[in-house]
Amino acid sequence: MEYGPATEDASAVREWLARQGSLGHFIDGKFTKPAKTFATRDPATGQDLAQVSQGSEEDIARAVRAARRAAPGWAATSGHDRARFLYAIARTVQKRERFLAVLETLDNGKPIRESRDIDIPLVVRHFYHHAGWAEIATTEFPGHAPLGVCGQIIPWNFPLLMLAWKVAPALAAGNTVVLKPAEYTPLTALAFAEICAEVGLPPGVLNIVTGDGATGAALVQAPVDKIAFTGSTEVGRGIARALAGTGKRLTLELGGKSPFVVMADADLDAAVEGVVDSIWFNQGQVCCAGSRILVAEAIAERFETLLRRRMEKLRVGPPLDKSTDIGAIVDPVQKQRILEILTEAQAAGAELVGGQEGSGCFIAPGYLRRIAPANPGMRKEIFGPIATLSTFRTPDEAIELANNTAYGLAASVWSESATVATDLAARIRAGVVWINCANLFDAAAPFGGVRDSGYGREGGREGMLDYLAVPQSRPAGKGAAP
Ligand code: TXE
Repeated sequence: MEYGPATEDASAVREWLARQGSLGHFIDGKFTKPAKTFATRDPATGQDLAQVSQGSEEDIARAVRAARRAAPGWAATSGHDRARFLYAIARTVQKRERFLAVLETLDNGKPIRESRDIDIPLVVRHFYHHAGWAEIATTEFPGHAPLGVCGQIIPWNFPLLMLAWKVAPALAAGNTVVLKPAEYTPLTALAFAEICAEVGLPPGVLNIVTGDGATGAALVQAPVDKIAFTGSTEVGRGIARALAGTGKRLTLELGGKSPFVVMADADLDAAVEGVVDSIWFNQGQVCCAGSRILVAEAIAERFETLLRRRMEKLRVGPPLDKSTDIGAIVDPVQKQRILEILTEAQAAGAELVGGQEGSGCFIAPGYLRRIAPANPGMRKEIFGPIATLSTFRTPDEAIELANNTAYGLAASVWSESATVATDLAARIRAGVVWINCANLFDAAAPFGGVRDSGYGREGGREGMLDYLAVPQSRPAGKGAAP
């Protein structure tokens, strides 16, 4: 693989993809010759974009061996030198951001405005931030050691960003990596591998094996020291079972059904924009999407009028069009899953506003109203551009409804009173609670869930600790035990 054109001209990126032919894995610093392949598609048009390799157990074994060989050298590389690599990666992603944004939008279906202004800049930020951690890791975490070889399995909703969340801290902490991208969206990971080769990252430090769930399962079984997984709760549970008793470290970032709580004193226009950022961002395919809107009864009617008006202004359309708000769902299988939950929800008595099915992979934004707490639409992660809308009378009832879920990834609280907002935030069981905002991410802030949303953190100090082994004995010169 070689770089594509530095352009937002999608036809040039498509032609470039066609010239690549089949794409191999990236193992030990080189792209392999593809054997068995599968097509990755543009969900907006249904057209094949490229053939990528279906990783076998043997491919995984080779990648893990390469990562194992590279591990001692990378762990012994000074923090300063590791920082230089991470910095060079960040800078090169930044130089290639237009190409990467188009590639992401083609493969995933997300609006180009989002991949260009959100996904890729956050990837860059993540590598710059972790260059800083690499530099100070030995002084900040005295006596800690890298874990060794980390297997990483990522989903398709933020393909390159999820790669960055996993690869940047792993490399900063001195680990080597075998990463498996999601089968729907492998292209930016392969383009990223090329960037690593260009900046001279030593062979074997980062390996990418493309493939499906079977390839992921082979990585879980392989002799790695840690698995980091982001994806469905069901697959995450299976991985936890498979690793039980093996001594391998595991972090899981799973699904969510996050509450979006609007108090009676909230700035309603701002809260409506918050819903747009929350459930209508990335077609609602966001693990921390504010998918359960809970509104104080006193303002519910006004809020719904504003919400509906705003929703009707959202433009569903071709992802590459810069004025598109809602692009394509990643794959027909995912679209079908969304529609099935909507059918179940309506059969159980909920009323759907908007949410019309378009042709191909498109679904209009919508919400389910008059929905009972036990309705499947209220309990299942829809993972599409459809929220639920229900009301509460008192703050206690808001908390009860907010916590009435098996998940605990995120929450968003809207109130003009800092006391009310912080009091509510403290009582909601979730890894992240945003106040008067939603879906804000920063590389310095740890992200992760509780309960069925998983465990472990990505980002910041806590994220680094998930890629380090604690010292076996007290580092020299550190006084007596407390
Ligand atoms: O997820 P999977 P899917 C949720 C969301 C969505 C549902 C299904 O509700 O509707 O999951 O999505 C790899 N061993 N989320 O089917 O299967 C797979 O190849 C090891 C929430 O796409 O979990 C891919 O790389 N790996 C979520 C990754 O796991 C396996 C984001 C995720 O795929 C595997 C995505 C196995 N047995 C979906 N089976 C979030 N938390 O953001 C599959 N994989």
